Amino acid sequence: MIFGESSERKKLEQQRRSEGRLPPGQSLTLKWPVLHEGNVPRVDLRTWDFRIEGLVEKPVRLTWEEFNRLPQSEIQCDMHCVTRWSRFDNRFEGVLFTDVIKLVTLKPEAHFAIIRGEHGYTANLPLADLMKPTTIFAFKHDGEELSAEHGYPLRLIVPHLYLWKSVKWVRGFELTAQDELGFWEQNGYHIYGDPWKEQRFETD
Ligand SMILES: Nc1nc2c(c(=O)[nH]1)N[C@H]1C(S)=C(S)[C@@H](COP(=O)(O)O)O[C@H]1N2
Ligand SMILES: [Mo]
Repeated sequence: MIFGESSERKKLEQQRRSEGRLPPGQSLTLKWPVLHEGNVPRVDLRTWDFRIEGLVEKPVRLTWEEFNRLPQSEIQCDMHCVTRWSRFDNRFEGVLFTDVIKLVTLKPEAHFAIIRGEHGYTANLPLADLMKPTTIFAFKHDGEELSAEHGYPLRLIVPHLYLWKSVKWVRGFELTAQDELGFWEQNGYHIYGDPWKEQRFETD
């Protein structure tokens, strides 16, 4: 049985590689590993909020109900983790970044963002990357509500960068003028994190 699963995995991996969908140094996983710092937070939707702050004309705070009333979309994407696994054809449902950003007027000097999760986890990204049509604040994965360990009730998904940028248990973001380092970026990881260029560490 285990033998059968692994030959299936290898076959799929070979197929994705020949399609040009497997970034260098990655291997395919069929499972969805769980990776994060600290404990899985317990989230109370009655006190949950989502904040857009920093270089905006007027900061915004949304309750869970308000966030859920935003227009919803679906994307399909591959995920690439810096620990060398890639998971293919994931379907995420939620609110596109491009729809969330419509709620604020950006100041002209806003070019980057720091995404914030529960427990103070952060990740930095250029605004241009967040504005891609595949960047989504997701409630659901493959038709099911996100599990607690994968980010319930809401996580960011930025498919074209290593997965540490995809903040679980997301609570908002701050617009900045400069690219300020997030949690892993302060701990030696690459400031941008393009899996196709193997931008794993600061020095890559
Ligand atoms: N809030 C928060 N989000 C996080 C992390 C974290 O520690 N806290 N870890 C990141 C890292 S390093 C990875 S690889 C992915 C893993 O996502 P998964 O557990 O759903 O596979 O979540 C990212 N998002
Ligand atoms: Mo990671």
